[in-house]
Amino acid sequence: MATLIKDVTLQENIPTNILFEKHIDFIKEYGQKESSFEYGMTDYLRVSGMYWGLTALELMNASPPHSIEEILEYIKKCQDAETGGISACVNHDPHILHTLSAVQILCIYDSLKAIDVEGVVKYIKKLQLPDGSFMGDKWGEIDTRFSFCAVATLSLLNRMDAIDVNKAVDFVASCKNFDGGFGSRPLSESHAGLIYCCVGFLSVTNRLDIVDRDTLAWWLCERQLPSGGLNGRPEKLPDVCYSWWVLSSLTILGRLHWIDGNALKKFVLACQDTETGGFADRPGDIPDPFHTLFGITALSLLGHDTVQKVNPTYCMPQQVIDRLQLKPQVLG
Ligand code: GRG
Ligand code: ZN
Repeated sequence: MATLIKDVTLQENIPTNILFEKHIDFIKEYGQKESSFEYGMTDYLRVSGMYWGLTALELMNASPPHSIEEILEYIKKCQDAETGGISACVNHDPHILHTLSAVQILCIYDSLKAIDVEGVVKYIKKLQLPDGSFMGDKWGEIDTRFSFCAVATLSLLNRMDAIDVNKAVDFVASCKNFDGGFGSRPLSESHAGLIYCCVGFLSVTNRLDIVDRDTLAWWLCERQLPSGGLNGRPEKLPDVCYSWWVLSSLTILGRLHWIDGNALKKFVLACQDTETGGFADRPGDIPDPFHTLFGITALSLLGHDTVQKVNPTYCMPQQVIDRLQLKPQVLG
């Protein structure tokens, strides 16, 4: 049976380097003005957006656009006094994704004391269901993304004891498919973003024995297209963010060498906007902080030594993970 390949064609004049100065300015300026379009349109993802931008800056050895005190003050205001969860934006409902992003930022700045840590632990514990799965918030959506958020957050807080880890592992294991991949819930299609969440989850919980290593690594390396870029599922276009979701998973599985690193590097460098700075999902598209972070982290995993080393499980600077003395499982 023929497989449809969708891809992009790279232009001739691809930058050969990372345009650091331009990316740093792009992130520092993105949505800074409260009157700007981006600021108004992105409040529902602000704390995660802060994590993408601040982590990218850190990996590029650049300082944040605001003082650390201001950043901590904003996060503090997003913690809900009643549930302990953290929201995307002041006066929004708390959500496990923004709770993780906030904890990641606080760990980067060694400032966990700024929030009520026990409140966060209580919030996450309450989101676990009897089958081991996690809801994203009180409205009840269940997804393996939230299983990852739960264990990543609790391990950063050194409070894994608060949840039933065995049940949580059982749920993630029940989301494994015949192709070695993982989906959002049992019987859901494999998707590279969710594979990162499940492999990351199993790395944090030290249960990578659950994975069919070579079947999964083969599915992941089949994501590489003739342009060098990676897609997230068969028959889809390449996108720079999958350079993170796929590459981090392959790194954890000890199979990074199964893809063509030079071809991917060329694709990632081609996604840089040479005028405005920032990375887009594909060459020529509009750049944003999400794809800028994952362009930088992919280049870090590919061994670009001008960016800081990123940890493949937590998507945070390796030096922060070392300071916290965390040792997520990686297969040799
Ligand atoms: C700490 C890095 C980090 C993440 C936190 C929320 C989360 C954990 C991970 C999200 C993983 C995920 C599901 C990523 C996929 C994002 C994405 C590009 C979704 C679009 O999916 P489709 O199917 O797009 O609409 P395609 O590329 O298939 O056309
Ligand atoms: Zn993307």
